[in-house]
Amino acid sequence: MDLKKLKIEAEKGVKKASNLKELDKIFKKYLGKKGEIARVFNSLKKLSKNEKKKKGKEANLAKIGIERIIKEKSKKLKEETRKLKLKKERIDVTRPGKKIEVGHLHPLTLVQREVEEIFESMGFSVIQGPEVETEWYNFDALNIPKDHPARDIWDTFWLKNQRLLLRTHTSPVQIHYMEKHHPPLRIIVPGRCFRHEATDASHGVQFYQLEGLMVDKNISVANFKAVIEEFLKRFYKAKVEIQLRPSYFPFTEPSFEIDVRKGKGKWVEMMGAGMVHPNVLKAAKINPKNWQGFAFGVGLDRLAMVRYKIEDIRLFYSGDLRFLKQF
Ligand code: FA5
Repeated sequence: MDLKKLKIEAEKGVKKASNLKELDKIFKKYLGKKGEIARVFNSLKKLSKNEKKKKGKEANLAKIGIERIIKEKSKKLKEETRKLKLKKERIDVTRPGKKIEVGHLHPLTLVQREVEEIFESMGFSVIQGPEVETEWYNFDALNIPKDHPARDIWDTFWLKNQRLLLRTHTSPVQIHYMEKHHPPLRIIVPGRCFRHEATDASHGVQFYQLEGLMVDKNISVANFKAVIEEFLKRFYKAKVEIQLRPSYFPFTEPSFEIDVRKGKGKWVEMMGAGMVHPNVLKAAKINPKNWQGFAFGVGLDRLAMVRYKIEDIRLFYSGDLRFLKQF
């Protein structure tokens, strides 16, 4: 083929190539080992010396020319691809960010923390105890003998093959603490409790209690009443009515139950309480002649229900986000 025509054709091809792959094809077609230019060089053999020189020079020039335009085009295409990539990957830092949903504390945790704070300001320490208990701590040491009907007050979850159970109340922590600490003492014990009983709007199989214990010299029911009234006043930040009902717990004498009413709401049974029974002090090797104390066990769920006007305790454990998002 005429070298001039070849060059023009190659130029056209290069111009048309819209990507590097197409350009590579053109390179092979003209400059490859079996390409058009190679063919021209091969055909030189048949020519005379003079003609060989002349045509050879022409072919060389055509080769250099085609190489140059391919190189230029390749550079251009590479630049274009880079620009395109940059454009695609561009990040607009001025765009408003995605809103990330942040979780928050469960209403019972909020209530627990607030209650802890109030009691801490009155000199009580926050103590933890085990959720799995022995019969001794959950019952015997609390003056609830084996086979005594009083045990039936607490429907118990027993653990298989062992004399272990899920604590039915936080009172066993009184014993743990008094075994290791000598009076005077002032503690509160928030924690989860378990009872093998039918659930309803105010009873769960698991719930939270907060135990309180104060042991000192000359402690009376008046001290208990003062502490608990102060606590309720600060917790509800509103007028609440309190009702003390005589009751029975084996580990306190006298014993009472306390109902609370906020505004015009319902009366809610909030806590059991009383003066620590001498037998309990003895079980913890504290001499009841020298020391007296009061104790109480308040339902954290119930405190929260009255505060937030929640009708059903089971909502706390439902994991329902429509409920939880309100706090
Ligand atoms: C007790 O558990 C005693 N240990 C309380 C106590 C402590 C008395 C120290 C004297 C001295 P009672 O079973 O009444 O008592 O429970 C106390 C409070 O826990 C109740 O008033 C209630 O607020 C809460 N409560 C009890 N059972 C449940 C339940 N199933 N679901 C939710 N809250 C409960």
